[in-house]
Amino acid sequence: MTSPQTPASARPLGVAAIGYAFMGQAHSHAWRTVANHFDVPAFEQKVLVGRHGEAVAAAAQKYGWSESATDWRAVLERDDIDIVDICAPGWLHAEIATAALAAGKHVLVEKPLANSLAESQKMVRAAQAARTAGVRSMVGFNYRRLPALALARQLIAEGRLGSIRQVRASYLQDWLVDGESPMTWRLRKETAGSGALGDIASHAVDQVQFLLGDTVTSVSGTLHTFVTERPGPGGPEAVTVDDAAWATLSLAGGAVASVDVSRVALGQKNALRLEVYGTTGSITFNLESPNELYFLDGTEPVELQGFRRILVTEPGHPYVSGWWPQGHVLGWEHSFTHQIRDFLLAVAGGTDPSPSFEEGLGVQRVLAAIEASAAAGGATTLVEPVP
Ligand code: SOE
Repeated sequence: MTSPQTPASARPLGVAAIGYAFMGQAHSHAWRTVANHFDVPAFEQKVLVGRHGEAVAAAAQKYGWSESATDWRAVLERDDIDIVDICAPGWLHAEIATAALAAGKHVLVEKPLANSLAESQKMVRAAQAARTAGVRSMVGFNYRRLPALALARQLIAEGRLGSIRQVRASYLQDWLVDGESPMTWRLRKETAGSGALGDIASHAVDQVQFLLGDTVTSVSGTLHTFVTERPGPGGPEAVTVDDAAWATLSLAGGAVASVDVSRVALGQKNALRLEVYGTTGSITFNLESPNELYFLDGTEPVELQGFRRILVTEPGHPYVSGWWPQGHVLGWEHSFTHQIRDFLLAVAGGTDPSPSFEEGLGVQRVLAAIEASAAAGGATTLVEPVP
C-alpha cells in the first residue's frame, strides 16, 4: 500500500497524462503496454486530464487510467504524481511543461516542442533549471524509436554509408485534400503555430538531424496554402496556416537535404519517406511499410549492387527483442511504446533522455528559418545554433 506520504523512491512512479484525443490515446496505449514487453521501473497510470469531465472520465476508463481530472494545475500539486506526459495541443505545451518542471515533475511533451520560438526557449530554460535538480524532460519525436529508423541511424553512425552527401525527406498526407473538410485547431495559426510545417516537417527535420547526427545550419523554404477558406462553426473561416512546405537544408557536416511535406497530397496517407545517400551506401524508408529498411552496399561489386530489403523484425534489431518472434511485424503505435520505455529508463536511471528540449528547440529553429525564408521569397536563411 502506498500513500502520497510514501517517499517517491519507495513507490511506483505516478504518471499523469494531459490530453486524451489522438495523441493522448497513442501515449495511453504505450503506457498501458510497455511493461508487458520491456523491463521498466514500476509505475502507475494515475490520472488522465482533459477539459471535458464526462469525456475524459470515459477515456480514462477505456485507456487504463485510475482516475480522470479536468484541472491540470491541481494535478501538478499532487505528491503522488512524478511524471507528466503532455499530449495536449501545441499552444498549451509551454504553459503546462514549465509549470510541471517547476513543480519537480519529469516531463514528456508531444512534438513539436511548442508553437513559437519564444515558447520553446522558455521551455528550454525551465528544463535546464529542472535538470540541475535531477528532473528530466524529453520531446516526443516518436519516429526515432521505430526499429527501422533506429537501425538506419546505427548503420550511418557505423560508417556503412561512408560520408553522407544527400538526404531526401518527405512527409505526405492527404487528410486535408477535400476543400470542404472543416476547420480544426490544426488550421488556425493561433492554436497550431503553423500547418504542415510544424506538424509533419518537424518530424522530417528531426529525422534529418537524428539520422545524420548533424545539425542544419541554413535553409531556403517555400510555404503554400491551397485551400484558403474552410467551413467553420460560424460560417466560412480563413485558413491561417500552410497546407504544404518545401525546403532545402545545409548541414554542418557538408550534407544537403531536401524536405517536402503536404497534407493535401492525394493518395498519400502517412508517407514519411527518407532517403540517405552516402559515398559507400544508401538507405531508403517509407513509414507506410514501417518494418522495412532498404540498404544498398556500395562496396559490393557494381554488378551485384542493389537495394536489399531488410525486414527489421530480428531480435537483434533495436527494440524488437521486447516483442514477437522474427517476422511478426510491428506498427506505428510501437514507436510510442519504445519512447515511454526509454523515458522511464532515463528517469529511473538518473540520465537525461533524448531528444531533449534543446533538440526540440533545434528543430523549431529550423522551422522558423524556413518560415522566414519563405517570407523573404526563398532567401537563404541561417539557423541560429542551439548551444
Ligand atoms: C498529423 O496528422 C499527425 O498526426 C501528426 O501530428 C503526428 O505527429 C504524426 O505522427 C502523424 O500525423
